[in-house]
Amino acid sequence: MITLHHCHESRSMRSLWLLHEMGLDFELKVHNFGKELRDPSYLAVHPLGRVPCLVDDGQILFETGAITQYLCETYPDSRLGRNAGHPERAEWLQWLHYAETMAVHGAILTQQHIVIFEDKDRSPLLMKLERRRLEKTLEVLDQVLADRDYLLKSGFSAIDTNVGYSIHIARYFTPLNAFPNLAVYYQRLSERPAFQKSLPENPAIYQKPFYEVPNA
Ligand SMILES: N[C@@H](CCC(=O)N[C@@H](CS)C(=O)NCC(=O)O)C(=O)O
Repeated sequence: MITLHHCHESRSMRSLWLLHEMGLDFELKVHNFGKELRDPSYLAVHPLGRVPCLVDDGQILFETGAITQYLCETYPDSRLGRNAGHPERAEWLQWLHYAETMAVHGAILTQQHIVIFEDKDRSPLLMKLERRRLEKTLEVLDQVLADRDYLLKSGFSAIDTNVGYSIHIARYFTPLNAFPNLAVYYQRLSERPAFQKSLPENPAIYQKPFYEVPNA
């Protein structure tokens, strides 16, 4: 039995989306940010009190990249992984970890714009810097996507869920229309039923469609 610990609109959306894409049966435990993740009962599962965390028949696993790889290797019927020896293996691994590079920029921007409440505690300089660093990651993807529908030429794979989530968050901080191939790719991903199933009914974190840098 698979259990996924999840917070809406957070990095665990990647694992939720992937589980839906794979068509696996699983139990979803949705947590609120804050105290709930620091409860001893949850810290016994994930010692940092973060999400995602996957439990599969007693095997506990955290870190999204590891969860993605584990699911693809343990349940290969979905064909969403690229195992060792596959010609696209290196690319698959690269984009899997690239997704987390992107996600960290998104997390810092989310913290700066939304989680930090008082203007005096926010840093417009950090917001601009992180937005620019995020945009560089989007530029690279935009070039790669010029000749393909998904990140791998062979078609949709698990890495599109990981990178797709980071683009989903990036669009709150930088307009995607500056990256035409990427914008079409995001549109394609967002039409997938599994993507839509992994969204909450009501926004949990992002209450506005776009967050401008103050005094930019
Ligand atoms: N590198 C980890 C990051 C996990 C992470 O930091 N998740 C955030 C949500 S985006 C979290 O659980 N934050 C809750 C907290 O720090 O209290 C992964 O890829 O799974």
